[in-house]
Amino acid sequence: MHVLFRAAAAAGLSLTLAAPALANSPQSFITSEHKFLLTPVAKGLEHPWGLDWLPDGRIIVTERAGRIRIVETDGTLGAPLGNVPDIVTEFRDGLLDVSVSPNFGEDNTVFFAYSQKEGDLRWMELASARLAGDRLEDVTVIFSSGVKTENLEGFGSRIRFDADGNLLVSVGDHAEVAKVQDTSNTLGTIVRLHPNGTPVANNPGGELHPAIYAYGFKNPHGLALAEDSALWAADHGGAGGDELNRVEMGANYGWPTRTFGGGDAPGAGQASAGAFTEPVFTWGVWPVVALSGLEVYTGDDFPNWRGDLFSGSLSQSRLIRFLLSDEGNVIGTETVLDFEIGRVRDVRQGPDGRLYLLNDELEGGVFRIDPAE
Ligand SMILES: [Ca+2]
Repeated sequence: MHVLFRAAAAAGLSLTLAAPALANSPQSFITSEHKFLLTPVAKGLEHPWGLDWLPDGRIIVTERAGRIRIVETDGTLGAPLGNVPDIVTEFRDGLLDVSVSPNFGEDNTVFFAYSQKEGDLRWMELASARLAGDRLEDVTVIFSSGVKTENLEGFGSRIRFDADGNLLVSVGDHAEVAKVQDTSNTLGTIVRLHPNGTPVANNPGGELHPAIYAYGFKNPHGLALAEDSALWAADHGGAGGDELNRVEMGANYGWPTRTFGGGDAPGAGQASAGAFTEPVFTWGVWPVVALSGLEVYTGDDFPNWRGDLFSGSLSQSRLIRFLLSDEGNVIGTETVLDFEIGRVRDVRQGPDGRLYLLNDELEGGVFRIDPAE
């Protein structure tokens, strides 16, 4: 896989900017290949983290503080669902992604990932529950990272269903970097599970924990499946070194032994590639991008974007487009949004073929990218 290293082109300025005021009406934008409108869909979400769609077109969305809400098709934001487990956020922990069962019409089931807390210890869990009106029923923990930490970050997590109906779930390193290359645990991995939480039988196995699909990640905040079934992951680096990875079953993505960040990232850039799978794209040490959310655009409205990847940037408050060649190499990047909605937490394509965004702000919301005349 060809690797692009972008030179640091930073001006060296460090700016502290207030959160932008959000418009109530669509704003128009012009990018290199398409004009678009950015349409506010729902407001009033506090640090929203993940979203998915129910079959009737309503959106289910999480807030990091432990709330799950439904956005009606007219944008009305529902009250927090009842019977959601107590989830605490103190820093970057809390309630993370949510995903709707591909068989929701039969099982009414949703899945959500979060950090669990007991005393001063935290760990990542994945639960399933039945959505019954305005509350959850039969909340069941189906997966646990099983490694408890006093750290307040590094819990992942994105949830996707593959074409076989299995769960692909990213598990962060819990900031326990020394434990990531110990594959008897699931820190810094993507796990593949049946919807009941049991590992898929043809996972790599061997010396790897039976749930592991791929490993050696830091904290993947983006997972996306392409039309050719390729799995992509956006991973954080340590002090820069953010990565876009094409995920192959059983591969080791290097954290923390081989990374591209700077600062005090352990082993940063020291190990040779060796047995590690290289990122398809990294910025290197600078800028710190902090990717979150990832989607392959397959809609009809923006033909020149088809097949390209879109990810949010937290620290740069951007929506980034990765231009992909037919061979799956990144041949360029484009800043699609630049601070207009603040920190971009998630990017998803809706059932209408439009891209939807969440912004990680105290007064956050759901946004949609619509075609402009
Ligand atoms: Ca890596």
